[in-house]
Amino acid sequence: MPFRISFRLVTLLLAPAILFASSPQGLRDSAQSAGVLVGAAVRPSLFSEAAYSETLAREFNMVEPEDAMKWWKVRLSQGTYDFGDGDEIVRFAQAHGMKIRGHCLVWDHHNPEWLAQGHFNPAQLSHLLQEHIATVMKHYAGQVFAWDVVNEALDEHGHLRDSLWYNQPGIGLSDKGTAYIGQAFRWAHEADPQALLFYNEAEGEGLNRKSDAIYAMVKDFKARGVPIDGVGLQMHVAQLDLDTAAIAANIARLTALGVQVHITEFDVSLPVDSSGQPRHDDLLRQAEVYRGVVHACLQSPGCAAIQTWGFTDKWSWIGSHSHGTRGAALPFDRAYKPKPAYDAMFEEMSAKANRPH
Ligand code: 9MR
Repeated sequence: MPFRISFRLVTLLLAPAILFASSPQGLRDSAQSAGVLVGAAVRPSLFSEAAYSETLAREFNMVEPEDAMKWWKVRLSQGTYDFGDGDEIVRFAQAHGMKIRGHCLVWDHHNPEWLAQGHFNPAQLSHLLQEHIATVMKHYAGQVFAWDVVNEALDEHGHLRDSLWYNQPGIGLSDKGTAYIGQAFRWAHEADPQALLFYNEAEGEGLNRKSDAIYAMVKDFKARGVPIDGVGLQMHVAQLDLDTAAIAANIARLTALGVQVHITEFDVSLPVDSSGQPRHDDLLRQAEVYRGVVHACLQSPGCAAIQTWGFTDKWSWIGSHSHGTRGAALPFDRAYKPKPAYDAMFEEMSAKANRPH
């Protein structure tokens, strides 16, 4: 008995030290222990801001260019490719041991004027698109491990959006449903057979007509050998009563098809006052949304990455998009201080890391 008591005592005394030694020290560390990538969308013009670079390198193990690899950045004119901003992101990521997600190769929005207003015919558009995919993907081969090949091709009813690439005039596959998307994936696979190829979409995170259409498309692609490896669920959230059980169910059905899921553009915007401040209670409710989404992803082994769209409230697309009425959407505040949302992500990931597999 005396032995047992002292043994217990020793165990008790040592427990905090053992716990401390194996406890994750930040988001990056906790994500690694949980077996998931944690990323942020980045703007290379901000790397010179010390707090931006330090926080990014310390807390994340993946980056994605918010804009730097889009047509409007890379293709200022038809005959030129400008990889300057994208290359800067690659250098930053490599210097800090981070993975790079590429975004995006096919999108109907925000294309350069010469392309959008160029009145190209389908044969010319087809050539332009194949050449763009091949040139950009080969430039980043071995550096970008996963690409959003096609972004936001569906409307809220799950129907294909009218678009330059589909039917206005399209690359020659108009009225053939998702065939133009499949063609883009085939070109992408030819360009870089090692890269993971994703379909990335907004507002199809839970169970609705859009996510049903994504599911049907991926199922069809897998059945016909179209090279798709994953679905990006953007997760721009604007309400605080998110149905995270539906998100978990959607992730489960997608991963059951044999593709990965990445949460690609996570943020939870809040109403803010004229100085950009949210209500304290909203920050706590926001944290629970973050917790629920991270939990939903970690429940499924095929959900391999969680990425926020930016990481500090100082730099986020939400402010200008909402004309200053919403903001405070990210895990770090404007002074780079971790918010309750950060704590929630960290706690969920650490809990997963400590659960037996
Ligand atoms: O945050 C991005 C913003 O800086 C750009 O001006 C805009 C147009 O290229 O794209 C924003 O990012 C979008 C992403 O590429 C696709 N999903 C929606 C994102 C927010 O609009």
